Amino acid sequence: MSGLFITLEGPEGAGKSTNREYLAERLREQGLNVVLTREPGGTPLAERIRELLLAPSEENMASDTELLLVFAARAQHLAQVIRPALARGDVVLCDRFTDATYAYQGGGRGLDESRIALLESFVQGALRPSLTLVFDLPVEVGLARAAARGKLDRFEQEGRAFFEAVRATYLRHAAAEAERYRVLDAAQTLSDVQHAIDGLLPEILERIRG
Ligand code: T5A
Repeated sequence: MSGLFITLEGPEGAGKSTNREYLAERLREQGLNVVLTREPGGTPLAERIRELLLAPSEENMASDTELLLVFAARAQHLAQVIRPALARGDVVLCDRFTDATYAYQGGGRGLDESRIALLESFVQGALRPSLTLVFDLPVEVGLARAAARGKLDRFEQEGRAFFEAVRATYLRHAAAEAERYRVLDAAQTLSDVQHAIDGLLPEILERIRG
């Protein structure tokens, strides 16, 4: 594989989608082919699994069911979109990936990380993102942004402790593997966040071309 796999992560309302577009534009200006995608989802079938995951339901979804659905969607996404794009040499910018599984199903739901790691190896083999941008912000700021958009999805209806655990898991993983992660302060104004992304561009371009 010769492309570069970059993921954007963070709690609810952190600005991942907004900044994914911004980073894509900066990279396209450099003449690079950029594929924008997201999880859960990214293919028609995986988007149907996303609907199952996000729709509030009267039947409580077991945490194991949630975990397996997330990885089922990921297997489809890898096969249809991510691996082919990397094989072409494209840059893949993915809004959430397996770090979200560690944060939400591991931190939030309390599932054992070793079980997540088992599925990670099963579904991805050796493939891991080359670079992960973590958009970090206080839980209440992110939830206020998400709430301002209207109806809350199944995850957004969780309580504050759930999202504190999500945030803490992201930060713990980022601290443990400094080479792969860059943590950005997403509570700043959008222009300040984008300024921080500009600051990362030389390093990102070096990784792509290196
Ligand atoms: N999930 C996902 C799992 O549980 N396990 C997994 O393995 C995976 C992959 C859906 C859910 O799936 C769960 C986690 C999620 O709950 P999602 O749709 O990516 O995933 O999640 P959300 O976090 O809900 O997506 P959001 O759209 O809420 O957040 P974004 O993309 O981080 O934020 P964005 O860019 O849409 O911005 C939100 C709002 O804030 C404003 C924007 O304009 C927008 O209105 N905004 C700012 N306002 C002020 N200052 C800034 N700096 C701002 N940046 C953005």
